[in-house]
Amino acid sequence: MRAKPTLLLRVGGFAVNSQQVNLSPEANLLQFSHDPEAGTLYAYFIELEAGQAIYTLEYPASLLLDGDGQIVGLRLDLDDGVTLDQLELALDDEFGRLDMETGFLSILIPGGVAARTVALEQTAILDLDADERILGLELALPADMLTPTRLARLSSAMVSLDDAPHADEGPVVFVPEPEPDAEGAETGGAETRGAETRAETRPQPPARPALRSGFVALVGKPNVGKSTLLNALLGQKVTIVSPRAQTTRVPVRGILSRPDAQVVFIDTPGIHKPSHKMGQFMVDLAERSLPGADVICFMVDISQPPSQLDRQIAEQVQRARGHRLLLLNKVDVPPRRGATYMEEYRDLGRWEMELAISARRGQGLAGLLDEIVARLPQGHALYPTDQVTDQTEQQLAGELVREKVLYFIQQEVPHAVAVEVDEWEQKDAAVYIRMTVNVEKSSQKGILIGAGGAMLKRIGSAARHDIEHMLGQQVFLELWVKVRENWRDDLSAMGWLGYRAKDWS
Ligand SMILES: Nc1nc2c(ncn2[C@@H]2O[C@H](COP(=O)(O)OP(=O)(O)OP(=O)(O)O)[C@@H](O)[C@H]2O)c(=O)[nH]1
Ligand SMILES: [Mg+2]
Repeated sequence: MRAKPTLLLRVGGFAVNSQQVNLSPEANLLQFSHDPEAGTLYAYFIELEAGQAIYTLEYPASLLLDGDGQIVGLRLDLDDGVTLDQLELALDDEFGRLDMETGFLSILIPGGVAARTVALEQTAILDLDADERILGLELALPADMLTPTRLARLSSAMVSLDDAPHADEGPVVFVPEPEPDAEGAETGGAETRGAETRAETRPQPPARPALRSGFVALVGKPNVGKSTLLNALLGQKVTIVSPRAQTTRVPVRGILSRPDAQVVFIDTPGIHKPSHKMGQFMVDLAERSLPGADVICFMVDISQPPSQLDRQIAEQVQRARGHRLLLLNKVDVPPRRGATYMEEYRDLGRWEMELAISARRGQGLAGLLDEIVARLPQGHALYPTDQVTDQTEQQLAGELVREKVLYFIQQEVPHAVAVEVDEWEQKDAAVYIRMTVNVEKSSQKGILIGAGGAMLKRIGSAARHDIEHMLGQQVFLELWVKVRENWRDDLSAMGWLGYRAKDWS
């Protein structure tokens, strides 16, 4: 049976058939605030208290503009991962409207009339409380949408930002206690001081900027935010991100070049207990990044206690030769019941430094980068300075299609998907792309296509939008769905689909 792209309806045990649903348990409020520096717009349905938001969800979003191009609201493209209960606060007669057929949730300021929508490149981050009610959301807006003119219609509902995060917060740096062998260090210190004094009196050679370069492995269990961090450090999307574990399948290099350094980051698949050959392949590739890395960033999710997997990966990292940094990510998530797991993570091994960061909000990243560069050897550029990744446009385009599958479809289906790029042809000012989306079973094919092809259309149009943004030109995207029985347990099928171990040796 094919899954319908509608939302779960659990209203008092009876089915709701209407196309448009409005629930208004009580009059809620709709408030906006914006952070021009971070390029963020917040919309909230209640008066927020610190620590109230505990969970997050992510969904594609668009802005709603009136005939004068002013923002009058927003639209979220939801799917059946959201229940009506969760939407209790958002569905208010005054501003919230859900279209059951499409899954579009429109939030409009009272009296606002939407004349057009502008799809946002980044997904909206929805904040949920302990009862899993959606309290509000955060949108990353392009600069041309954060002007006073665009925001004018929202001004009556705009409140000033108080405890919302600022991009320049952090970093929070934890340095380990000094080693007890202070004696040797003291002697060394005296010599160094002497050398420094002499150097001050000598004529200096002409300053030649020294370049530091090397490899930095981002490792950790799935879903801790490794790929989010890489994109944030580069300021550009080179690797896909999703709220589901095991998103990254092969190592992706992201190259950051600046006058004094070239850092080659390696985003690795999350290390996990594999249940098929594809999982084993992913874990092997992640582990192979360790021996050659100059710096290893072991990344954990500080909002959760350490798991057995964290312990096991920490042990592996301890055996590697590179400098070891512990990255405590997701500091923006308020800890549950005030619990803090910092000590427990710190105790998983010996770390040169611990840094608390938020990859999603960009907190602490400038400090992290400085610490990484300081640990790289002197050397030469390893890649041309204008290259940002080792991936081809074709590979990234295929990954963007897989990313949309991960967003729009639940459970096992996205993990059974492999995307092949069959055709890529530049014709005049547009690129024609044909891809095959492989799944393992015909039931998965049905889910992927959806009723009347609606799901595949949705995936295709979201992916096309991102690919156009990447290529800076018009794209025609054709998606075909094919069943390749159990390809994740078949090494030769994995090879045809581009998952060959020798390509990463
Ligand atoms: N709140 C919060 N969420 C984050 C942060 N960093 C990443 N995330 C979210 O965590 C989820 C997983 O992020 P990814 O970057 O795909 O995680 P990953 O470690 O690369 O996962 P795998 O590829 O599966 O190993 C996504 O929903 C991200 O938006 C952060 O600093 N704060
Ligand atoms: Mg990843």
